[in-house]
Amino acid sequence: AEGASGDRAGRRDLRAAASRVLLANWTGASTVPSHTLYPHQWSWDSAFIAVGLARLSPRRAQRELETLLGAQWDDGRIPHIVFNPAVPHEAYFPSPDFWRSSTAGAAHGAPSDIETSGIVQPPVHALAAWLVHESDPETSGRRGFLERVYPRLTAWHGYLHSNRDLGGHGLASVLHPWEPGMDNSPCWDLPLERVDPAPATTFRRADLTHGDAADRPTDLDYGRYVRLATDYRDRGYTDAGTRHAFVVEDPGFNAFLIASEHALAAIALTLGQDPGPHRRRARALTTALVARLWHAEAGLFLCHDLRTDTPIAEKSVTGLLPLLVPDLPAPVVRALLRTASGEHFGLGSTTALAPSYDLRGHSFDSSRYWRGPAWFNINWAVERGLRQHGALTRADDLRQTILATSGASGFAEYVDPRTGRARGTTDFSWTAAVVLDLLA
Ligand code: 9YW
Repeated sequence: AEGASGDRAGRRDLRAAASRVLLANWTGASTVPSHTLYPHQWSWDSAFIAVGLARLSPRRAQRELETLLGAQWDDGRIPHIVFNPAVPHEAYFPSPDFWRSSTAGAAHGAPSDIETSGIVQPPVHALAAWLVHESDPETSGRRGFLERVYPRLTAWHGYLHSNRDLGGHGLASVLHPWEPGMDNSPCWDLPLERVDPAPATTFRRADLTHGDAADRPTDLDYGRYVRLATDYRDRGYTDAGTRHAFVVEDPGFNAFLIASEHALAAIALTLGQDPGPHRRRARALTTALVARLWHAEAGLFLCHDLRTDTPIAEKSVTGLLPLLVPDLPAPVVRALLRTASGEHFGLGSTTALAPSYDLRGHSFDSSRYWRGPAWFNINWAVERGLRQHGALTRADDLRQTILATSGASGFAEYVDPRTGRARGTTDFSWTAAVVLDLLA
């Protein structure tokens, strides 16, 4: 009994600590991922943050998503950053004077009164909106939350469907390593080799003021990120009809899109509208995902380079994220579960949390950003996927590990997947947010 009450007290303290992080990172209408490293609003961060905030204040969770949607472009895109005008430009690079959304993006209906970036991040938003609604349907219903966000979320998916199917196979593609949210993943090493880096003297990184260089992407990576973003901007953020130096189909990005499309079906049904179009799109996306990106011999989904039309032979955790997709073929699910606990990801044996990249991969680095460290938002998604496919004990174990590691690491941005040691910055919003959700 003592153990149980100690456990209860431990959970209470963890909840209080996670709440403090989110409250401190709230800026009045949305939440920063981190006051030091990322002092603006980030798209997919906000989706995870909303899921956690819903456990603290459903109104605030709704506000978080609605603030983000307030910066949506007329073409439906949700920009990956919404800039806070009160924050000095030097605090983050690339700043609004790099992206110039209100002018460079004008042809696509970028807002004229808010500055944003012009690229996107994984579409976690409809899933988040549905989870926010479900956490408190009464408050959501009274405030007409779903009525307001549904058309915007539908437009967002419409953008991905009509502007981003650049391979023509029914999947959304990404045009920049920042778009799938895993910037320096070894998956991008080959496609990035074709990109001529902007000279390091032409820009000034702000991230190294707050982060350890050994944990962060390199200057060469940054030079290439800058080149790609500059080219996209200079073409007015136009997707079709131009030749993109980097264009990739990413399984994680599409898995979130499918989970979100199912969420849109649930939202439509709740609003008395026809869920049919969303269900059909989810089915078509699922078929395309398996046909294009599943590799049975690798035991997971691989990214596909559309420039060379070849699969990218790197095992990244993005290839396990399709566990989020409900109706995968049974052999695919069995293989994914084997891969998750096998030698490449070691979940439950050599690692406590799923690493971002292959433990046995030639580029594995336990400290550097998306080249090995474990991330809490991703592990939250893996936990959900395991649970959805009936791997309940493994989901429970992962849940316990996420809770134990996050608090002990000071709500780290990411951790060494084998030791759980904190990396990057601390008091990180999505880390605290997924804790609140998993404790509920
Ligand atoms: C950047 C904010 C973002 C995350 C990304 C992560 C990093 C670098 O930080 O991006 O400068 O945008 O890779 O997933 O959304 O937390």
